[in-house]
Amino acid sequence: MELSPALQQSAAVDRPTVGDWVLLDASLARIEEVLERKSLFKRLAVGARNEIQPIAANIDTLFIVTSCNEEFKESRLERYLALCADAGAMPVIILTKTDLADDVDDYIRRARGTQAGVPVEAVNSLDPDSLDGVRSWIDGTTTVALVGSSGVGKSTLLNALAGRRLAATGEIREDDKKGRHTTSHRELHVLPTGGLLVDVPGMRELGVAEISDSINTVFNDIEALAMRCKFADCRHETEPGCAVLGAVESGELDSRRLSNYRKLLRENDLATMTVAEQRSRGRNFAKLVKTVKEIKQNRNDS
Ligand SMILES: Nc1nc2c(ncn2[C@@H]2O[C@H](COP(=O)(O)OP(=O)(O)OP(=O)(O)O)[C@@H](O)[C@H]2O)c(=O)[nH]1
Ligand SMILES: [Mg+2]
Ligand SMILES: [Zn+2]
Repeated sequence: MELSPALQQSAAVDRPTVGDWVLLDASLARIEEVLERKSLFKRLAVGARNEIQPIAANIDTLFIVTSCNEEFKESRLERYLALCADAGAMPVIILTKTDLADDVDDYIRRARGTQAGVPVEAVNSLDPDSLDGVRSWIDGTTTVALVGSSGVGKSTLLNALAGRRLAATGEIREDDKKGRHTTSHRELHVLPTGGLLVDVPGMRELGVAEISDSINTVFNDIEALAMRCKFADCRHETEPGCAVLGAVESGELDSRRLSNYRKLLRENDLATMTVAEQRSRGRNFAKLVKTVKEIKQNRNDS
């Protein structure tokens, strides 16, 4: 659908995305306005343009889908959880392919460790009887988005919940268990039992920017430990009396979790600067265009 000139010129994050409510013009062919969003899941797309891209709007609950095999990575879950906290949506971690794992409880335990209190549901999407836990998060009034790497079984879960084939599914590669991007665009589905589900294709890049508060929300256990460090400005590197390093030492805190926390904060800081720079460059360019127009206008007037 066509966008109004104002929307065409607005930042990517302000342009319509799946889940948005919009106002159309009289011909019903052009989007004039995007209505205020109650939540927005977005990411930083790295590449030619460092730009924040909207992924899904007005989502109540985010199903962060991961499978009980080599694909499972706590650090990726923590990244999704930070983006979810920033979106203003409720996270639920869904572990799929329980039929393929020997020790499902261990996956559940590790998933629970990624954020205090985060709900975790485990399913075998090929067995409809295993879906009750997941169903309890869906009702006629909720909008859910399914996110996660390609091949984890988002579309398979969607079909299982619907009881019929709404979306195509695809095989994964045997060697690394990765999918082949079967779902190619975001699509909103209505479940026969009520509830809206957005199937989001697997994304390779999930950049973070401008979300340091949300990163701290996910890692609030580390924040709490840091309050007990001897020095108020402790960087938890080599300082004496560091409670964070002490917790790693005693086994209370995973060193992987601490490194990922640091990595996300660093990445976020750098990206936040880049985005701010780009924004001011954009503003300067807009100013330049305006000045040139004014000069031309003057010339024509005289
Ligand atoms: N054994 C088993 N296989 C599953 C399960 N869930 C999904 N699969 C299989 O995993 C493969 C990938 O599933 P898809 O649903 O296409 O994955 P997707 O997450 O939608 O992938 P993209 O659309 O590429 O992002 C298919 O072969 C499914 O049959 C499960 O719970 N158990
Ligand atoms: Mg899919
Ligand atoms: Zn410290």
